[in-house]
Amino acid sequence: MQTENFEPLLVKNSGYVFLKKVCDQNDGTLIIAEAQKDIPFDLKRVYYINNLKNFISVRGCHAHKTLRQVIFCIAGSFTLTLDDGATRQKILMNHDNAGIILGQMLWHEMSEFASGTVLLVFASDYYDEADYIRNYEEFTEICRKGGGK
Ligand code: T46
Repeated sequence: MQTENFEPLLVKNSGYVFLKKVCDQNDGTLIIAEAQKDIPFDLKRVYYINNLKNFISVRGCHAHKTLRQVIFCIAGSFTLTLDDGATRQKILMNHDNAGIILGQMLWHEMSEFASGTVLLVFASDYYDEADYIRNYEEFTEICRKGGGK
């Protein structure tokens, strides 16, 4: 994979994860993710999101205090907006084996979904609503006070 063709990530607490892809011509492709090797943590949870309504659906719109995740677009495409409280960046997600690390205190929004898009997320911990910051003003205030590292 030509990883140098991917736009640099300008926000803090992020990065790319490129998974090994085995192409079997007429028999499709096989993509592999190994915890602690490709995914930079032990997995406690995996979830996927589908049935999105093209340009109507918007998901995310929050940050996590401690949770670490890696998000993939395994079918279709969408726009991932990242915001670390100082820098905001939009990334087109359209490679099935290129994921983005959603680190701690990184506001993220997912939108502009192509028809048939499927998102896959690996998470470092179990679901805990107390770990979410769902208010953008609260998020920027915590960042301003140095909570975003
Ligand atoms: C994230 C982005 C990328 C659960 O009960 N357990 C779970 O594991 C998850 C992920 C969600 N939920 C419940 C909580 C809400 O009542 O499902 C409902 C929808 O969750 P939310 O509005 O947070 O969904 P998204 O797509 O906005 O965000 C999800 C993850 O929640 C979040 O951690 O970073 O995907």
